[in-house]
Amino acid sequence: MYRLFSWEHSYFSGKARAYLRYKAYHGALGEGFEDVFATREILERVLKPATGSQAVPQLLAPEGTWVQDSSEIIDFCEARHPQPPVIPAPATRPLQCLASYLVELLADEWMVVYAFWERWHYSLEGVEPNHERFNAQQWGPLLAPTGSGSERRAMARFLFEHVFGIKDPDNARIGVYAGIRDLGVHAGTRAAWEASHARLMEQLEAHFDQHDFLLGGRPSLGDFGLLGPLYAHLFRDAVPGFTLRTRYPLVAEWVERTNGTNALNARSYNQKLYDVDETGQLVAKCATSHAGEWLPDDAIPETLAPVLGVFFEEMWPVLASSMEVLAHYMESDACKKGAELPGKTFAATPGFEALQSDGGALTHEFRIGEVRDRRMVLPYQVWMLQRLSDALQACRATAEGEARVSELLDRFERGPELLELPKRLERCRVKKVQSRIFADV
Ligand SMILES: N[C@@H](CCC(=O)N[C@@H](CS)C(=O)NCC(=O)O)C(=O)O
Repeated sequence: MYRLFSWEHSYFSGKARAYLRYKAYHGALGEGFEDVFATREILERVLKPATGSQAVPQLLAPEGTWVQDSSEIIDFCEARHPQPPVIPAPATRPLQCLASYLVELLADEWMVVYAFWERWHYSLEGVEPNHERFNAQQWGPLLAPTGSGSERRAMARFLFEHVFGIKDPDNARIGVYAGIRDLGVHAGTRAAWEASHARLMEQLEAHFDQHDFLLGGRPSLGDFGLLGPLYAHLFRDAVPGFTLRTRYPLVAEWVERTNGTNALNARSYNQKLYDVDETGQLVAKCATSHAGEWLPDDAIPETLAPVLGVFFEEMWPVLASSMEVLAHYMESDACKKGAELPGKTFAATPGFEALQSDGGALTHEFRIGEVRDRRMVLPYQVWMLQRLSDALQACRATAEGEARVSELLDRFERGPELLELPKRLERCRVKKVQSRIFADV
C-alpha cells in the first residue's frame, strides 16, 4: 500500500491527501494508502535518510520509490493510475487542462502568502483575535506524539520560540517570521495582501454558488491545489477559519466536499443523494452538481475567469520577473552549471539567506495592489513553470487547441505572454531532484 507521510496542519499535505483519498475512493490505488503522521522521529530517522529532506508530504510507493512535492506526487500517481483522471486531457480539453495548472500554481505559490501570514500573525502575543493556543496544540504532536495535552503544547511553544522566532518576529533571521518578510509581507504591504485575499475569496464564493468544483461536478488538479491554502490554514486555523465559515460559507463547504470527509451536508463525490419514489423507496442519484462531471465541450465556467484574472494580474508579473532575475543570476559568475539553488517555498532556504533576503541577488521588486516592495525569488516556481510549459505545449498540439488556448489567453491583458514560456525558460532551466533544485543551464 502507498504511504503518505504528512501532518494535518500542513498546507501541501492537505493537497496530496485529498487527491489520494479521491483516487482511493475510486479504487485507483490498488490497496489504497495509509496516511502516516510524520513525527520528528520519522522525519529524522526515515524521511531524511531516504530523501535528504524532512519536508512533508512525501509519498512512499509500494515498491519503495519515494516521491516528494505535492505536484510530483500527483503526476506520479496519475501516470500509474490514470482513471479517473484529475487533469483534463490536453488533446480534448485544452482549456480545462490549462486552467487546472494555472489554479494549482496560484494556490501553491501565491495564496501561500495569505495562508502563512494568517497562521503566524494571529499567533503573536498581543494580537487579537488570537489562535496561538490552537496553533501550539496542532504543532505539538509532531514533537511529543504521546505527550499529554499540555506537554504537547509546551513542546510546540519551544519550537515557536527557538526556531520560528515568535518572540521577536521583526528581527527574526530564520524561521516563519523571516519567511513572511522574505515573501513580501510587513506592515507596509499587509493591507494590500489582505485586499487581494478578500477579492479572491469573493470570486471563489461566487463560483461555488453555481459549481460544486472548479470545473463542474467533480474535482480536478486545481481543486486539490486550492485545498493547500484553504484546508490546513484558512479552514482549520481558528481565526481565518472563523472568517472563512462566516463570510465565505460556500468556500468552507467546498473545503469539506473536496476533502471528502464528514461532508454529508456539503455533498461530495463519495456520497449519493436520495429521492423517495411514489412507493416510498429510496432512489439514489449523484450528489454533486453537473451530474458529477466536468462541464461538457471543454467549457471554462464564467465564474472561474476572474480567478484566472488574478493569476495574470497579480502573480504572472512576479513569475515573469522571477525568470529574468534567476536567468541573470545563473549567467553570473556566482552560479556554476549544475549548482544547487534555493528550494523552499515558505522561507529562504538555509544557506541561501544572503541571496534571498535583504536585497540579495535572488530578490526582486514586486507589486501587490498599489504597493511596490521586494521579495525573494523562488526557483521552485520556475520548476512549476517548466511543468506548466510542457502542459501548455500539449494543449496547443492541435490547430484547434492552439486557437482555443489563444482565445482564452487573449481575455487577460498579460495572458498572451504565457505563450512565450518556452523561450523565457531557456535561460533559467532548473532540475529538481527530490526537494532540491539545481541550475540546468
Ligand atoms: N512544494 C512542496 C512544499 C512542501 C513543504 O514546504 N512542506 C512544508 C509543510 S506544508 C514543510 O514540510 N516544512 C518543513 C520543512 O521544510 O522542514 C510541495 O508541494 O509539497
